[in-house]
Amino acid sequence: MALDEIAISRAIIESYSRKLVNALDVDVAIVGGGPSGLVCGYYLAKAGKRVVLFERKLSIGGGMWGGGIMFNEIVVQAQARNILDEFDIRTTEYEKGYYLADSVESVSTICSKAVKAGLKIFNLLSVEDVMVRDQTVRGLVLNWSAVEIAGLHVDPITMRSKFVVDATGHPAEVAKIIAKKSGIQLATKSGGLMGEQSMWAEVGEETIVENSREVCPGFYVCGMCANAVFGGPRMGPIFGGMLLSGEKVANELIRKL
Ligand code: 48F
Repeated sequence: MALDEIAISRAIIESYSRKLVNALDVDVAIVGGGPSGLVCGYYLAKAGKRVVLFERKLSIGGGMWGGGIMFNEIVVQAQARNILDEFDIRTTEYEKGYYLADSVESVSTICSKAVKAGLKIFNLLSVEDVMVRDQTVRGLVLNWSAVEIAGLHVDPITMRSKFVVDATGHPAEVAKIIAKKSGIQLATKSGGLMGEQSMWAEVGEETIVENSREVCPGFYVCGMCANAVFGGPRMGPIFGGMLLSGEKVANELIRKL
């Protein structure tokens, strides 16, 4: 059979367009494809919820590929090991309570299982704004990352979701937009973003799970973003808190939906 380039093009355009149209009205929209967002998306999809994830970059995985200082190993504490077990990611015990996993195996396996569970991932799409109605976050405003990077004057499109999850890591991008533009008070001490604190792995890992929660109606945070919003420390290349925080927000949303 001769291959027809036009058939290949048509297949991709038709299939992607369908996928994007189906993503315009869903239960949960997650922003950011790092470890917390991917884990959150996995549990929601596994529970049968309609969930999509938008990632600015070409590759999914955020800061997990590089382990610590590009040494591609991650450390996970005992409390989070069962999440790696759930994904069938191999771990070795380094010292009592410290488990090591290969960061490439971790990202690729979480991503693969999340997609197979039904999470729809859109890479190369950036969230540049939110849709707010009645003081509630109701959706996202999206544009191609290429448009953003090139600084082109091209208008975005909008999607609707019952809940939005900010999993954008250190910059807490969606929370910042809400604080700046919506007039909604966030559920923090100041009513705005508290900002992340300097490195303290133990406290950071504890507070990140506490802080992964609803910040205003329709809007949740998980992962490093949660500590950036509520003022907890960063924690470096220990990843248990990221996984647990994604799981926690997914479970809360599953209860609500
Ligand atoms: O930073 P990231 O990996 O977030 P995380 O899940 O994990 C943090 C750890 O990697 C590490 C750490 C461990 O102790 O602190 O930093 O909290 O992934 C965030 C993803 O969000 C994407 C960004 O490209 C990255 O892949 N992102 C950020 N802003 C946007 C976005 C945006 N406006 N639209 C779409 N994607």
